[in-house]
Amino acid sequence: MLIMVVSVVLLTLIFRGTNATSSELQKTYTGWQVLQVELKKRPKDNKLFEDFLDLEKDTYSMQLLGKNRNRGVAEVAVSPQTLTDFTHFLTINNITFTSVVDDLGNKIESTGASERAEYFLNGDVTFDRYMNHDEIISYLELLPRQYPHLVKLTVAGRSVEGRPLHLLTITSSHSSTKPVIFIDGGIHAREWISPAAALNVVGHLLQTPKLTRNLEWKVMPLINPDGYIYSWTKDRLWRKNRAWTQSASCVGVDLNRNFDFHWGEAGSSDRPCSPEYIGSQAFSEPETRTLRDILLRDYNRTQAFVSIHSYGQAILHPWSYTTTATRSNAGRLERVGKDMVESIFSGERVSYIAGTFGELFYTVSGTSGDYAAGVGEIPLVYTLELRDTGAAGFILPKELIIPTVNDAWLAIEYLANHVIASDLVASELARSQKQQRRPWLR
Ligand code: 0X9
Ligand code: ZN
Repeated sequence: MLIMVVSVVLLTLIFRGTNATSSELQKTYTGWQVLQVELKKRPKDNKLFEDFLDLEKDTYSMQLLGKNRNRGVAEVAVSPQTLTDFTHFLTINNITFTSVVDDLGNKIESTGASERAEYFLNGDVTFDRYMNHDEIISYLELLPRQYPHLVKLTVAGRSVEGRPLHLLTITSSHSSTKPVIFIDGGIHAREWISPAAALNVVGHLLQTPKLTRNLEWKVMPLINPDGYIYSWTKDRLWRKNRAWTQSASCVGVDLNRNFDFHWGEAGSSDRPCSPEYIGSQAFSEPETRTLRDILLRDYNRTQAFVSIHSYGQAILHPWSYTTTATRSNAGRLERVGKDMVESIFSGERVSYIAGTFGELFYTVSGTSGDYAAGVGEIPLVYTLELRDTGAAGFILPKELIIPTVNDAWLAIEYLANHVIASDLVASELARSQKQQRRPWLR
């Protein structure tokens, strides 16, 4: 009897689940345009534009894709129904704009869908095209079998829809004193280049003994699997996870607004329909709780934390929630950030900028990076905003995957060597202090 009841309940759940997704139409973005809009120098001069956007963005007829204070532009995707109103608004307010994509639907179709179903990479990895969720998982699952002495794969938690949240621990010979570098990828569903970049780092680490001998790496390449799948199948520009909210018609929490450090302050929204929805409380989401728990487990020996995003070509360090406070080690953060930018330029001949997210872009709060710095007290915290600067945005063509994931590798390789060198200096110092106290140890 119990079995019958359980199976009826299960079947109903499964049926409801599949029904709910299959009845949703795919959002095609046919006829949508992407406009690049001028931003004024003084933030208050952008108030009109921001109010307009604020009113419209929750209605899903417009979406802010990126805003770059440094370059003085913002990219906005606009539906055909809103286009006339919006351009009229810009014109009467003397705000200049250009159209950078004239049919977003076409662009999405030509850079994604055609490659998707050709073949399934079973356990293999490629950077010639984007890998779908199942391909990423099958690659991750094979790694510990191929590199048993280097790679440990664990399921650190489950997403809202019950998918595994994988954690890779990569090191040769485990030791509880090695410095840790933590990397998160795929927080934002539509930034497909992010999990790809994390996987490319993993591939390099497996071939670079120095970096696994001296360091322990913790990599969560796809922290938002539900959103990633939704972005592949239903809405290419989906950003959040897939949690139910208090609003019957709006789904999803922005995981990078859900961390408990200045949660709910500037640059975030308490409206469930907003793409930057903070969630019902800090750490309301299983994805952010899982990341937090892994991060805090070894926080005292974690030297660096890197969150991989796109786009903007920037290497950012805390704080993101404010432009007024500076972190105590801001000098070092800035120096290392600039060196990473240089390392990318010498390898790929492409320009990135370094600074705090607040200065260069806009203020946002409740991010994984600010949490890692503010609560985890991790010394070196960076957010990588990979290519490009807005022409392709999230719909980065597949020809740019290899060079772009290489940008991330060049930056992270530099950072890793910096951590190793600083660790050496620190342990030399500790040894010589010990020797001064106990000269017979010499
Ligand atoms: O707004 C965000 O969450 C990130 N930009 S994105 O365009 N990829 O959405 C930036 C977050 C920056 N801050 C930290 N993680 N510290
Ligand atoms: Zn992002």
